[in-house]
Amino acid sequence: MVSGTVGTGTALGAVLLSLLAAPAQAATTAATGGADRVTTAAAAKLAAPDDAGLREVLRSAMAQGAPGAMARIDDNGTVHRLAEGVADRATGRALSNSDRFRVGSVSKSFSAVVLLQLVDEGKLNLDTSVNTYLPGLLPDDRITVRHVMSHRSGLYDYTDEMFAKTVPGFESVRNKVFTYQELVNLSLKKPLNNAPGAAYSYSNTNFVVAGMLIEKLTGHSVRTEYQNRIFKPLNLTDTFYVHPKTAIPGRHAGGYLTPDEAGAPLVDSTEQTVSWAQSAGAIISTTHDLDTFFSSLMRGKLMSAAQLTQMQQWVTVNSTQGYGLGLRRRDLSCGVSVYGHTGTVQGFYTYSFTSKDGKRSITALANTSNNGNVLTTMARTLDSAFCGKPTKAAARVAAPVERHEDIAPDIALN
Ligand code: REY
Repeated sequence: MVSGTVGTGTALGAVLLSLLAAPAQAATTAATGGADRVTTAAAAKLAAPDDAGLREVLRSAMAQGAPGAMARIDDNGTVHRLAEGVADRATGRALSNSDRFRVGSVSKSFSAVVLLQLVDEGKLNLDTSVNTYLPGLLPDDRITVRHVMSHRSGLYDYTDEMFAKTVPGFESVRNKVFTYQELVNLSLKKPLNNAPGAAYSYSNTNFVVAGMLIEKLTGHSVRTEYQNRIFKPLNLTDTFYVHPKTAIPGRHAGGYLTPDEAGAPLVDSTEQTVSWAQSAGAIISTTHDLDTFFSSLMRGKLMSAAQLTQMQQWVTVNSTQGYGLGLRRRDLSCGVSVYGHTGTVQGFYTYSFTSKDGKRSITALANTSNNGNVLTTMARTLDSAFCGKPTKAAARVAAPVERHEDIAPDIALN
């Protein structure tokens, strides 16, 4: 469990004031939990993407057990597409960047965008109790919308128990349809992990509550709100929310879940309802559409500047990562900070991040999961995209191991 630096309403106000007063150079270092390393001006001078290094990373992920791995970099109009291995193990069809796939928790950033648009519309207040909008839902009136969106509510992650045994856990839910209330009830069987606001503790329950808020405040399903507010305006024609249907529409990558037992064959996990995640993780998309989404987000096309600032009030995850409101910040080995989200859903690992100015983006996918080596390797796609070819000094620094608890807390991947 990683405790986070906590920004109160008052402290945030002070931060905002200091942002207004600070010179440009200091403007990105004033957030609550850890500093952005690079200003917008410096971000414009990113080293060229390292395609050869990126290909080596994708091949490493395959050597570690992924049937396929791919990445797309959108660099200010120049596109780099790399793909290795197969989309479909049965037919041997090669993986391609036009294949759709399940993005897992990258969906949390979409849910956060809808909520922040509702703040812009005056329908939602970040520092108001969730129970004001959803009376009696949560056991503590002190849990605010901001706590939920930054994983500081303390709400237990019901997926810890659900997926304690990976393949049996998956098979027990793959065709199930849950209501949001049922998922919250699973969480509330356990006490809060921490007092509201006191610590960062990643939990899918938070973004199930986010889905409930979206439906309550708009009177529509999350699917309608994603479509009207994000998919259509950004022309994301390969992005879908099909819950509770089990198939991925059109041409897509198959997902292959790694069993806990060493040497056991991969399990085809492509088809499932993803009802256990819904607004926390059930969106389907492509590398192109996710690059467009995060680039548009950071360019300010999806919400007011004020809400984009709120989204980037960072709680400390660890020495190189922060969590905002449904948004991750990762500080890379070359000193560049990038913004986006990771996703894990059975058979699919996604990394999707963009630069501060949204001008360079990468989305990378490996079509396996429950394989910590592949997860750690795929994080290196970000270095290839934003840091260029490694210098000798940088090459000597070992890549940090991904913290499994930040994907599904308390579940060791291997
Ligand atoms: C759930 C476990 C992962 C997946 C999760 N995903 O919480 C959310 C996210 C939506 O953050 C599964 N792992 C795997 C296990 C471990 O079952 N026993 O790796 O596919 O993206």
